[in-house]
Amino acid sequence: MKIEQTLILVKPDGVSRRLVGEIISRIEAKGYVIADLKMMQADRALLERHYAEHQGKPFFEPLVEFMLSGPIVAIIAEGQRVIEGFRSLAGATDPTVAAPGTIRGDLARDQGTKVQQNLVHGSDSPESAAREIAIFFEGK
Ligand code: IDP
Ligand code: MG
Repeated sequence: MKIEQTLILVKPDGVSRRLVGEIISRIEAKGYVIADLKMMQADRALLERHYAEHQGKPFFEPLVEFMLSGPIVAIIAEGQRVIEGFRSLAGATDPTVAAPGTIRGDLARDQGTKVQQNLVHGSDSPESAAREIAIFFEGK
């Protein structure tokens, strides 16, 4: 059986707030394996592919601008049910209501910006994970 993989991004707020280690620690402490990892500056073309499902929404352009605002860390994590498990670790999209105990619930809050700055991205399905891993880690 192929072990499931997911794409995780530490967004620019996570890098600038020096939370990369804290976020990776939570992934590893849960028992998932970091299979690959890189720090990078995303470009617009890559982000428009990654966030294609959100094209046309009011937060799309602020989201792309935010993701371009500084370096990000792209991670492939793996383990049984890691896609679902990391979404649970991350917490709800809106950090104000994300449950305490989650990455977003413990470490993020509303900043009054047009896009929610919520520290992390995690793939939401096996199809999304395969598509997003191919975008960020060509050839994987
Ligand atoms: P997810 O990251 O929890 O999967 P998505 O709906 O895929 O959430 O949205 C992608 C990103 O766009 C979110 O993580 C957040 O940064 C931002 N976002 C989503 N919905 C809103 C919104 O209603 N207002 C502002 N920003 C949003
Ligand atoms: Mg999403």
